[in-house]
Amino acid sequence: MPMHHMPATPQLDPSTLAPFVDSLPIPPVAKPIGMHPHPEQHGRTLPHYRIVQREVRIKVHRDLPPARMWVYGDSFPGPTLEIESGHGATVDWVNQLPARHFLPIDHTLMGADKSLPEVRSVTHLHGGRTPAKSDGYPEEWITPGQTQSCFYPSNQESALLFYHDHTMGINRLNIYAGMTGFAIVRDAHEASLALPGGPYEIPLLFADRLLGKDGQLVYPVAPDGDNPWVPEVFGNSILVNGKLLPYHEVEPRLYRLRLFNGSNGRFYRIALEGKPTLHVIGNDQGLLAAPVETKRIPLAPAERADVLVDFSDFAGKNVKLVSDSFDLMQFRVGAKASTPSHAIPKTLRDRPLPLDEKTAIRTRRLTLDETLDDIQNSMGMLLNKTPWHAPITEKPVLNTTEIWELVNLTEDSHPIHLHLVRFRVLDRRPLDTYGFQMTGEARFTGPAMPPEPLESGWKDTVRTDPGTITRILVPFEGYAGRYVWHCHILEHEDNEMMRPYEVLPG
Ligand SMILES: [Cu+2]
Repeated sequence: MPMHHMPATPQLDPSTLAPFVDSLPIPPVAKPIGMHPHPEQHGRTLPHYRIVQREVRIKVHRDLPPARMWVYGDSFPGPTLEIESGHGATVDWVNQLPARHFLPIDHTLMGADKSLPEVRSVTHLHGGRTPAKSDGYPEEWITPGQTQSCFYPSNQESALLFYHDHTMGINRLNIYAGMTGFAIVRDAHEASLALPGGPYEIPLLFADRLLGKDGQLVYPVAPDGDNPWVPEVFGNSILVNGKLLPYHEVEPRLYRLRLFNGSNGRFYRIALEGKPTLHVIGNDQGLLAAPVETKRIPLAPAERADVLVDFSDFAGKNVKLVSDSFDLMQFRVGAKASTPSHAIPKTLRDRPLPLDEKTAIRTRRLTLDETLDDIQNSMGMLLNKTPWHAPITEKPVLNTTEIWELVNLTEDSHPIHLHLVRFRVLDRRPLDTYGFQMTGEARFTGPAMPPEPLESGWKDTVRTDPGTITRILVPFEGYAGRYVWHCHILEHEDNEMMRPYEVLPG
């Protein structure tokens, strides 16, 4: 039951701005500052990065004054980390942010107490198979002047990951301010497919923001000044790589688009104008078994899609990238390609992806709950009716597989993300939620639906729909230690729709 809260600042009407006048920014590839000794192996060295978090001013549109943002490096999205699978990297995340926050902190939220420093950051590599001490636990934040040193072994398959702030109680504000960037894991198998690369591979971050008439970011607040948290934020402007309605010049050939929904709470359905066929080759955690043809790609917050698009049918024309009725950006397709095009591979993996329920040694049923006040406004959401600080209840054993049944008892879709692991979506099945709350028994009201073909690969974030049990098959691989799982609608995550879990040594 989200209420709509209007901010006091006069809002921009984006339709008054000229569309497609700014070129699409492509974030710079991060450059290592050197090769450092491997933290766990003598005699090996790793690329070492130093990435600074700072306040900058960035123009989101030609005709708007620069907006104040907090970013990694000096761009939004921040510099792209290119990581070689199995080789990894070390990163020093350096907090050089100002002493005061410029967005409205709700000090009544868990982990955002008035007694704590206002400006805090902790960086998490989303989708990374990362040791717990480098994973960016939400309470292990640093303050301006401090550095968080992380080791990313990246023993995992090629995939589009992203890094972002994960600070307890304020991560929705830090990310809204701009604290996110791409991280791309590459491996030899992907290289063998000869997919479009270099200028023919384009990372695209979609992130909506509420812009004021002055071009500044506005974060909406609830009417109660002491409790400004709002359950959802929907911007009036959808930024693509930080620009409002940018254009990008392409050649009439095959391109690889790496799509990432980096919004706080908005869901997209991405398509090209005229609905030409899109060839989806991967999602959150890497390649599908074979390309899936579709005309529209749904993306919940934190979901990614790896897509091949053939612009040769649009030679000499402009074509818009859209989400339902929203324009996102424009591709200007040249008349001639400068290099021969690539082919779309017929298969992407040598072996089928495993999906055997019998490999699971246990099943956990976990609820998604919404708490309402007496006039039915949302107070917050919880996982399994359990607040953040309650003792850890989910303790899977390293190198075992479990089924997690996510029972969504709320009226919204929630994208659920587990740190450390990758998983397969088994199915979604509607249930009588009222009956479930009365008796604890699941009475199904329809058949189990298999995942959509686009969801058929390895995932790290799954959309759970209202009144539905979503089942995922999760091999707990990589490392023992304490991690988190949470809703990736950032307003929910910040209001305790997040729980720790612990992988026990096998
Ligand atoms: Cu949620």
